[in-house]
Amino acid sequence: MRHVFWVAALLILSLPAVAPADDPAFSIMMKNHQFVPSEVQIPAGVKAKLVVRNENPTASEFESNQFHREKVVAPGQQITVYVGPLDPGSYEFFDDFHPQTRGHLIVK
Ligand SMILES: [Cu+2]
Repeated sequence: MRHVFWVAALLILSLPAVAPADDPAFSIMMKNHQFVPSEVQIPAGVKAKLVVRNENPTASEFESNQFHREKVVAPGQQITVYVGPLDPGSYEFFDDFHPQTRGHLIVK
């Protein structure tokens, strides 16, 4: 009976980890029609998760022509946008509903 326990224990120990490593996540806030922070540094060559929260009293649209994303964020809500893997460089994003509101992803 005892060896059954050890076989089961070895099977459990030799299973691969079920959860893959999480993508690195970065928070961006839209407040007073500015991005906070306005420069967000993310690693090159990996998929990254951006969590964009809208603290403005009106809807905003997080958009970038350079990394090709576009998503509306209701006031008081947040969205998740996946970007990358990106090459090193600076990638502009903006609020398409308030186009003077601009920021950059700094990919290093
Ligand atoms: Cu748009």
